[in-house]
Amino acid sequence: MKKQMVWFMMILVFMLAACTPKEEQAENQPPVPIEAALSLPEKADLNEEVTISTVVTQDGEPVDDADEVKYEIWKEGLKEDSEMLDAVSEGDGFYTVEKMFNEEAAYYVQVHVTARNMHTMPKSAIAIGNAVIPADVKEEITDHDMESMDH
Ligand SMILES: [Cu+2]
Repeated sequence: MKKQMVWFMMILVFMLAACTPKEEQAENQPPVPIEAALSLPEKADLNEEVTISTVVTQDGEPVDDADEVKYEIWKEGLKEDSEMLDAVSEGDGFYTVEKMFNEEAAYYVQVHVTARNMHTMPKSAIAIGNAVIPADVKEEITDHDMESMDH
């Protein structure tokens, strides 16, 4: 009986020793960042319904459990008057919103994605009617995808 107990203890100790380093390793590994691919047409007509969508992924897998996906939309130069729209989760990592623009102008669209304790907020722009997206804005958007963790 005593001998059995010793064996049992030894096996237990061995198992613990085998498991611990693995767990530590997992904890020390930085989480795979979430990615958000924002897509919307480059231009649209006045009062045309536009679908704005974002695909959220982590390590190539769709993320459907995002805590929050919001679209911030503002007319060029009027960031302080931006409106916030809640995205609809469509599955497969897709988060969309429908929007009609009622002024002939360039608009910014920035998606704020909070998922798995991370935040990313890529930005893009859309030109309504005959409006054009200013060249410097276009450059800014294509340069580095406007992804950042600050808010
Ligand atoms: Cu944000």
